[in-house]
Amino acid sequence: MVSLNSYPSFPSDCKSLLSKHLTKKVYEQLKDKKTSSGFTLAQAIASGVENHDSGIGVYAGDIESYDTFAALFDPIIKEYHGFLKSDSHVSNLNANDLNAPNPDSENKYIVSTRIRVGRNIANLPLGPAITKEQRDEVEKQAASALNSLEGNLKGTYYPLDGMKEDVSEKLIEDHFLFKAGDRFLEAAGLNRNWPKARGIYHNDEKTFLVWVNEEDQLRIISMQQGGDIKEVFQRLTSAISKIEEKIKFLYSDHLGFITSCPTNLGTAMRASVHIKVPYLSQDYAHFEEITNKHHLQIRGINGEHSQSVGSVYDISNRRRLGVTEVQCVQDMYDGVVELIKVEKELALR
Ligand code: ADP
Ligand code: DAR
Repeated sequence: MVSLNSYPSFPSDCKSLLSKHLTKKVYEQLKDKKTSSGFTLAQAIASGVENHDSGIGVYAGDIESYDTFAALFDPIIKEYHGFLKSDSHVSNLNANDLNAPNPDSENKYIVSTRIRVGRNIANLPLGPAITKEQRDEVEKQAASALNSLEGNLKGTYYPLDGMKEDVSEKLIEDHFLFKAGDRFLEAAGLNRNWPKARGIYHNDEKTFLVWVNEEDQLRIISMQQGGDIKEVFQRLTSAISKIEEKIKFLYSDHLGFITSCPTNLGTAMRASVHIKVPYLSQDYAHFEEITNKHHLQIRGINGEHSQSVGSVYDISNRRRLGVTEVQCVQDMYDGVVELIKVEKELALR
């Protein structure tokens, strides 16, 4: 059990939003508070207290955490998302509103496209505070809803518990499956009872996948080779509406879809391409100038905290809260169009 007997100290080079916004005043105000699922400030900040290289450093244990610990979460949400207590989130999952003809029909630049959302089940705690029995219930509800999918979404649910290591390693290598939880998730209590009640659903073509009980209770993922971003989004939105016929998700008018990490609140969407930019990546300042202009994030190709390989980068929307799902994908699309344009120009020099 995470305990906190005194105000935590952070090294002077710690840049986490936790270290910036957990003032002594906020600590004294929150240190003895608990949510109705018993979730404490100590648990909410454990990841950032143990991992000083965190960017954020906090995780919510339930929807109530965002109210109970508002004195800490609100300034973090304001700084990360530019979103105020008085703001309301609006969702738009209508793929017809996306203007995105394939920007790389000759498949010269975009290796693959992936769009994911995080979802958590209503009336249950989030991963950091969930009990083993509740997590088992999540897996039961998710597997039942997923195994009822038909048509191009039809597939099979594979529990991680009992999965042969070579099978899981191959799924991870193919970018289909999550790695065993990292140290940030470990410290947040998200890896408890691993690999119990964790698993992956995928359709036969492996273009539609759902991770169960990783950082969020569901990560609903549409992905395919190449750059037909609109087709990936259309598959995702139709799958979400099918799953919502069976499962009610945690949502609030203020924060949108509720997630354990505040960076994913709102749309809980990350729309990414793996894109080859050998010329542009040699001028990283120019590369970042374009991604910043379109509110995009640059990641390596093996997930968060990984490196680029062979001039291939993971480019995705940074905004998630206070923008709609269509805008998240439009941000990524518009940025990718400019990245390809500049890469072409540099290749001709
Ligand atoms: P998330 O996107 O779920 O927040 P990560 O950034 O860790 O988490 O990515 C999860 C997995 O998805 C990693 O294996 C990563 O390589 C893979 N991935 C992300 N974007 C793409 C993409 N556009 N094409 C192929 N694989 C991708
Ligand atoms: N390691 C945490 C994660 C922040 C955002 N990424 C998520 N939620 N996967 C940090 O505070 O850096």
